[in-house]
Parts: sequence; C-alpha cells; structure tokens
Amino acid sequence: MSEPSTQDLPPVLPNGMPAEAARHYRELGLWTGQTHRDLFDSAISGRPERTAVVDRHRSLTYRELGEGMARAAAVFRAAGVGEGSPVVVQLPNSAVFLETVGALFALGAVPVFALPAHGSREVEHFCALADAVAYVGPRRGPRDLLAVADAVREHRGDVAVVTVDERVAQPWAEARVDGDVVDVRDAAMPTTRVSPASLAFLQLSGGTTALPKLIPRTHDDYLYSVRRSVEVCDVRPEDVMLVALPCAHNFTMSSPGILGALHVGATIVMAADPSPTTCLSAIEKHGVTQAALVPPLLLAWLNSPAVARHDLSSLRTLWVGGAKLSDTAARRVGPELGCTLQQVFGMAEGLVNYTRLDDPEDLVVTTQGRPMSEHDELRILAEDGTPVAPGEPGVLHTRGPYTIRQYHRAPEVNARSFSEDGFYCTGDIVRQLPSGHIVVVGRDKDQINRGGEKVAPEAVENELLAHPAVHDVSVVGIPDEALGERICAYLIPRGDHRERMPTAVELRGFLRGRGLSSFAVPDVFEVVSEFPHTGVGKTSKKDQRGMAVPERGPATD
Ligand code: OOB
Repeated sequence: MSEPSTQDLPPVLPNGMPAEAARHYRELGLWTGQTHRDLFDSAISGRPERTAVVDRHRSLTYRELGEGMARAAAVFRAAGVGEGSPVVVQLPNSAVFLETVGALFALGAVPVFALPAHGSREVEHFCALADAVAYVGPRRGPRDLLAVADAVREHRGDVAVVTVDERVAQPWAEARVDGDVVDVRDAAMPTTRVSPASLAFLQLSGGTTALPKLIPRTHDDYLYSVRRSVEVCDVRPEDVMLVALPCAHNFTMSSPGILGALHVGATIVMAADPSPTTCLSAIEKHGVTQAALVPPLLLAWLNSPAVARHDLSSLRTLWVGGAKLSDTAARRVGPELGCTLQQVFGMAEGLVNYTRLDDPEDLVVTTQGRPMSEHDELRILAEDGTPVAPGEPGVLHTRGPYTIRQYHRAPEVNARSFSEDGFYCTGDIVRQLPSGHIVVVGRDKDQINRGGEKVAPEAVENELLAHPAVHDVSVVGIPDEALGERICAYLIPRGDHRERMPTAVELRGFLRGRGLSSFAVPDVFEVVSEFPHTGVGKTSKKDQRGMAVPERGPATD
C-alpha cells in the first residue's frame, strides 16, 4: 500500500479523532497527506505569473507571494517562531495576511486566527490558551486595534509582538519584532515539513462560553473540506474571488474561500471593508466572479444605489451564510445581481452545507443546503435524545471527515459539546427534507448571532457586571430586520446609582476600554428594576427576548 499507515499517527489526533477514524478517512481517499504548505507551494510553482492577491496597496503574482512569504518567514524566525509555534494573527484583509499565513505554514508554525474586531481581552485569552510564541498585528490602523498589541506587550511578556504595515510597498522590510526591524534581504523559504495529521491552525469558536474556545484543525481534515468545497462551488483557475468578510474567518478561509482559490491558482481580491461602495466597484474593476457574504451584507448590497452604477456582469456566484438568510432576500439575488446564489450553513468546528449550483430555485432560496460530503453523518435529535421523525425539527449533531471531536484544551466544554461517539452537538435546531437539504429553524444554545457575528451573552454580562453602577445584567438577542438579531443588555442599577445611570455611550466606552470585541458591544441598553423570571426563579431570557425594544423604565411582568 502506498498510503501512510496508522503507524505515524498518534492514538488521538489534535482534532480529537482517534487514529482509527483517521486511517478510515485515508483509506477512503478523503485525506490525502497534503499540508497547507503543499497547497501554497503548488500554487506558487504551478502559476508563478498569475496574479495571486490584490489589495488596495499591492498586487502580487504567485511568484511574488512566495518571495513575500520568505521575507515574512525571516521576520517570524527572528520573533522566535519555529515548528509547532502558535502565533496569534490579527490582521486586516490584505496581501500581508496571505504572506503571513503562508510563511507560518512554511515554518511549520500554527496560526491562531483572531479577527480585527477582537478586543485585547479576547486576544490575551487566545495567547494564554494557545501558549502563543508571537502575536502579529497591524502597525497602523484603528486605535482599538493598535491597543491590542500594547495590551499583549504589557500583559504577556513571553509573547513576541510583530507589527507590520500592510499599506507600504515592502511591508516585511519595515516590520518590527518587539520594536526592531529585521534584515529580510536574501531571505529564503524555510524547508520545514510537518505531518499532515498535525495541528495546522486554531480557529475560534462562535462563542457560547464567556471566552471563545479554540478549534484545532489538522492539515488533512481541513484540506479535504477545501477540495470538496472547490468541487461543490465550481471554483476555477480563471476565477477572481472577492474577500469582503474578515479574511481569517472559517467561511472566508475555506468555504471555498481563500484556500479554495489558492488550490486552483485563482486570484484573490481583498476588500478593505465590506461596504457596497468598496465591494461593488472592486467587482467591476477586477472582474470579480465570486464572493462570500453574511445576510446583512447581502441586503446592503441589494439595497445599494451603487448596484445600478457598476457593471457586475463578471459575477457568477455569491455564497451567503453565517446566519439565516430570508427567502425574500434570497429570491432577489439572481434577478438583481445577475449571479447564482449558494446558501452556506457552516461552522468553524467542521460541517459545511451548500445548496448546489444545479438545485431548483425553490431549494436554493428556502434551505441552507445539504452536507458537502457524503461522509458527513448527521443526527437530528428530540429533547430526550432520540432521533426525530423525518422532517421534524430537532438539535443537529454531526460527525465526519472534517468535523472536530474536541476543542483545544477544554476538557469540561468537550464533555458537553461532543457525544461519547464523537458527534459534535451544534446547538442548531434544524429539519431535514427528503432531498437531504437542511432548514435551520432555531437555536438551542446561549448565543447571539448578530448578522453572522457570534456573541456569547455571558462574555458581555461579565464585563458589564464590573461597572460600579450595575447591580445585575442580562444580555439577550432581540429581533432586528437587517441583522437578524441585535444585542440588548438589560441592566438593574446598584442602589445608589438609580438616579443617574451611565448613558449608552459611556457604557460602550467602558466595555471597549475593558477590551471587549467591538461586535459584542450591545446595541441597546435598557434599565429595569427587575428581570422576568422562570418558574424556578431563573432570569427568563426567553421573556426578555420577547420584550423586543421595550420602553425605558421598570419591566412590567
Ligand atoms: C460560520 O461559522 P461559525 O463558527 O462562525 O458559526 C457557526 C454557527 C452555526 O452553528 C449556526 O448557528 C450559524 O453559525 N450559522 C447559520 C448559517 N451558517 C452558520 N445559521 C443559519 N443559517 C446559516 N446559513 O458561520 C460559517 C462557517 C463556514 C461557512 C459558513 C459559515
């Protein structure tokens, strides 16, 4: 047999899969032994003169991307990064992001994918939980983002801080490692090779616990999902993919995403911001053929006067997911934007569902797609843990060749998030049609989905409770037409603060100052004298959600 045997496998892989399962996925030919480094290498050697990535400041061919990766690797080496080193990456959508990630893979290092919106509180937590050797962030940009690097410097002295300016022509020649520049002339690509069964990177969980969990993905499992996504989404070498959502998110990385584009040697256009003005002109300028969006962004595009001003005829496919898309909006995509919609229901833990390009319109607009792999296993369970009757709603559990079976260093969370036989309990309530298509009907987890951004209410509550004027707090998602949900914090003031509670602006400033992620800061603050209760005396978040945008003043029931 030419395939690798189980001998090079640990008993349990970093993603929680037993060696036995890994061997099975290899035998099926799903796991091919490819690493992320191999993916970059073959793209660079296969199409050196093709444009790999364009952002507002730079345009790199694949050959130049390789050269940039070598320089970036020299910078990271100077920061003490080597094989197996976790590195927290917090960069805006840019060519520098791609050079960073490629360099880290070439060094055999392990990126930890933070988003620019993450606050210092979260980033410090990622550094600690991942045992990070280095943090890389922008050298210029919004104040809140620059404050993160300062916080890491101050509180995590063991973490090297790399800063890079994505707006200059030679970002790596000017990058700083703990304040110093590194000589990157004559930098050569590292020669490190890692096992395809090893930890490739850590993604962040959407958040149901106070602080986000880390999601361990291996080369084998993740690249299978990338190759399969490329097939299901028909990504071609001549494609030009627009990255409008934050580049490090799982959706943008792999569904089919940046890595899907690299896999076929396509061109990636990094949008600095997701606004219709920026993105619609980028589509016309670069002949963009594909893009991924969350539902509120799709609405913003659909309703933008800029649609009429730009030639969008190059656009072939829009992938929309991360939160539930209304069928009204879904139906507008074809007629108004002139392209095909694929709904995407995915999760950083693994499972991704797509509507298919040849599905009838009705399925495309009313369902969230079906699993991309025939080897995805799904169970839809009633409250008592038994399977529901076909077509009935229940909680989705899933297992398969690219779904994790454990979080990184989180034994207690693992015990409740995975079944004994390795199924991930998604917390999503779904029903499945006879065609296999899934309709997401609700959620059985304490999480707010603010237009695709996942927020753990507990995280926000913890920070608000630290405010001297706050006696108690309860954070819930309330319905919002554009976002699906927005964040509402119900506050009970402390006795002596009843007369003058801080304003919403003051409370937001307080939360940002404590390093809370920008997308987790409440949209609405409501001061009440008590919370509605359940039969057993717990705060009834269900009732609070129903009290949508209540009047100021005491809650009535
Ligand atoms: C994506 O990943 P995450 O990890 O940020 O969030 C996963 C959760 C799902 O469990 C579900 O609650 C929700 O986001 N979700 C959707 C959805 N897509 C995701 N809910 C309703 N309809 C959809 N289409 O969000 C993600 C990862 C890969 C690809 C696409 C999205």
